[in-house]
Amino acid sequence: MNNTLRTIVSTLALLLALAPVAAHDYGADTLEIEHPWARPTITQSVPGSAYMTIRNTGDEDDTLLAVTVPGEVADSAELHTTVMENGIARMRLASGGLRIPAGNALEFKPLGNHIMLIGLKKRLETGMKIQAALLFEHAGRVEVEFWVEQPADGAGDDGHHEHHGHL
Ligand SMILES: [Cu+2]
Repeated sequence: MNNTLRTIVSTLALLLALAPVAAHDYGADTLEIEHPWARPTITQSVPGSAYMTIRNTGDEDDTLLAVTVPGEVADSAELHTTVMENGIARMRLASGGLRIPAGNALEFKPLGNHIMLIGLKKRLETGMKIQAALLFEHAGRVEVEFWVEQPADGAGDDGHHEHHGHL
């Protein structure tokens, strides 16, 4: 290896080492879709749950109508919200979709809005990537990839939660 090449290689290695922890975003129309991810599951017999943040930088509301995932991942995907009833968190199917107000954001997160993956074909393991499509009223169909990973804050990843639900 000559010196120039050696310098290039070591520079590349340095750049790679300095790269921030990966995040991945998608844009469509006036929407910004930030880091779609899903929680690992301990078995395939529990539903999966997936999250992301969708920002609307436009001046017109949009609505997330549906999410689809390949049949080899799960039977179906549903949009769920979580409501508190007498101090107990319960999830509800968002049958009319979820609105993303103009200039605002729709956030999916544990114990809040989530995408429920029903009928998993195999358990969700850290490192898996799930191809999915989001269907918006105005922005149309947007392809994204959900990355299976532990929650960023490390909370609730002891597997205990998943015996009871996937909220
Ligand atoms: Cu749910």
